[in-house]
Amino acid sequence: MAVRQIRQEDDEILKKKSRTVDNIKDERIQTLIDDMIETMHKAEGVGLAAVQVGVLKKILVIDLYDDKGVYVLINPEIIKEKGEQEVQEGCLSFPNRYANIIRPAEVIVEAYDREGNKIKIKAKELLAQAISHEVDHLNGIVFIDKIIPGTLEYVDSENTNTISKE
Ligand code: GNR
Ligand code: NI
Repeated sequence: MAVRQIRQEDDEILKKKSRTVDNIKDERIQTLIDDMIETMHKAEGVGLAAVQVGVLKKILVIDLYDDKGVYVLINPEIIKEKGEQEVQEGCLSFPNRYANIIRPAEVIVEAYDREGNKIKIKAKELLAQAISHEVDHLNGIVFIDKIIPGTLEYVDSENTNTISKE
């Protein structure tokens, strides 16, 4: 297991589309998943997409730090979105920035787990937000693209005080 470097800011890879995984059980894929989980935990993120560690594969991990544990979703497809929620969010690829954006209130996602089993998750609130955020990454979309004007805040990570507002 290893913590991998998180691609940030204007790294062009963040705009690229990830590709379908057809060898879920391969050791390299399993190691990538382990490393993504470790990298997410080290960064204290609630999610991470493979593209953020420089790998253009449709893999995402999510941990809401509740009793549900870590979600690993491979080749996820959002098959239904319902409603809207205006939420504040950030992204490990854009440190110290937070903004309000619109996310679906509920999503239904189909995916494969790390054993290759097909799974279906019906999510709302933070889980729906996180799934939407990570699936966007797999499509080359980042939250910066969706900011509601006037809501961007820069936060000093040393003291968590807002130091400027757009
Ligand atoms: O750590 C993260 N927090 C977060 C908060 C609200 C909505 C989405 C997220 S995802 C983000 C980690 C990240 O950048 N994943 O791609
Ligand atoms: Ni992100």
